Amino acid sequence: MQSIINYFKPLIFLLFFPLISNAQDKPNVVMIYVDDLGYGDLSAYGGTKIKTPNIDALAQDGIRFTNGHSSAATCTPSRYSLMTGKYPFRKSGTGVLPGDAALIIDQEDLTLPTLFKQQGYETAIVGKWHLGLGEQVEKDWNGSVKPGPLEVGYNYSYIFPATADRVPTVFLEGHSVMGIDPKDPIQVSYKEKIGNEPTGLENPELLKMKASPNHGHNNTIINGIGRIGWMTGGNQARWVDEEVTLTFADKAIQYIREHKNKPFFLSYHATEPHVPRMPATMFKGKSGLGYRGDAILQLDHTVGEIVRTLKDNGLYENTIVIFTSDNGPVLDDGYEDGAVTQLNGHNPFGPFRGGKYSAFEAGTRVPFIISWPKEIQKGQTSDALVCQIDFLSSFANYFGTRIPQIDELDSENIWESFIGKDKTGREFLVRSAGTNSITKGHMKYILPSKGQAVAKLTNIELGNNPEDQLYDLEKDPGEKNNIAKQNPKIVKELKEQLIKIRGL
Ligand code: NG6
Ligand code: CA
Repeated sequence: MQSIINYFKPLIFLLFFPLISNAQDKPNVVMIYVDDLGYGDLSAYGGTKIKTPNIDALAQDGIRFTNGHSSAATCTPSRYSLMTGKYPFRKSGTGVLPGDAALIIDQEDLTLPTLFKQQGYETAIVGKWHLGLGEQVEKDWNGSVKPGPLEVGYNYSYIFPATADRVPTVFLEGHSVMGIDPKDPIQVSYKEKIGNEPTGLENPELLKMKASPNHGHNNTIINGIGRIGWMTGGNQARWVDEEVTLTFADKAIQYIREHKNKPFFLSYHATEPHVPRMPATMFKGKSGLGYRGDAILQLDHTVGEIVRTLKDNGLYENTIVIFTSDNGPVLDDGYEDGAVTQLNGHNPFGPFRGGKYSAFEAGTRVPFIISWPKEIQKGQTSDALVCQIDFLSSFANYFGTRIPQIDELDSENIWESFIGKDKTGREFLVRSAGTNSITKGHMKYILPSKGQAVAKLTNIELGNNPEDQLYDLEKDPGEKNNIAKQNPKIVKELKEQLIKIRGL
């Protein structure tokens, strides 16, 4: 008898599997992961000089977190944590990557998209990558560029390699650069000039947007904008900045339509409002705040289109939409684009000190919204301490799957906080900038550092101080009042805990 059952097992499985795993019940997940957007950049978070109705509507349909964080104050380390559930200091080489860097995610690691894949999801990334491509720096951009997103958990990818201000300024679908022309091969270098194309340094008269002095966005000129790094060839493959978001939005919308009958995990990694800010013509001049504000309006518009696509396809109710940013805001990050001169009283930092690159709050405390009309009560605000690093363990918990107990997994299961049932969140959180900080309850400790106090180029206070810093974020969200000296016991406890986790 047993052997008969064994014989028919595959058949029984095939017959009943669709019933057991009713794919329709699994929520889709759309992660809208944006670049350098500040806590105060949305009207939902108190911005008064800018209107972001589509993102605000998402917040109204779900939870607006007021103490939500990226893991780090720059892009690559935050994305490393989002993908792997590990703090970026667990691995060397997780700082801001050049455009020709090799892949930094271990292919053996359990990643967020792999987790979804294991649960039968279709998985895709559209937008900014910035986690490296290929086995090594030297690679042939004209051939198959791998490993990349497809090797670390995504079934589909349509990306650009690093940042919009770094070469190569091209899109890749899967392993291939789009628009490759064998007669005009692409070459990339971060060491020296290659080819004889004009650079921002030698031919500033060719620029349509000036680079800020000393930032270094003055290498190869592409679409009238000086970039970091040199590139030659691939003229047909080069993007036009004004089309980048329209391209990504189109791919994301198409993906949703094509996958409406399967559960999917779509990561939409927007480039706004990272430099160079060069929005589509229809947004130029619209915000009255320069191209940075216009880029935010373009982002808001795209969010509206994505949500509309979900609604039109009957998917919105059972889709978890996550909206958050990889790090805090910066005004002058390399170009004279009006972000400083046309700020007009807009405050991207909200009530917080610092900004992108900083250990102060504005470095990582970012807009953080989750909606899921079917399961999450709408109109909530939560001040639970939550971090993007926690999506991995929290979704694993939701799926009821055990993730391998890796010693260095820093991701925590805070599912109840993500769906608004718990308003406390993590017990503590470590964050990375030039130095590290640890927050426990409302107390935040920043490890002493000899780094510069203020970054001259970006005019951002970095949070570096040779002395211990302790702030009570409840009484002093702006971190004005260092109370380390008055609280030696708390300093000792937090410092020891941070040093232990950091492995120093
Ligand atoms: C910095 C660039 C900045 C931006 C950043 C990466 C200089 C002086 N500044 O090195 O313009 O590209 O890297 O931003 O080169 S991130 O959001 O991807 O981390
Ligand atoms: Ca960023």
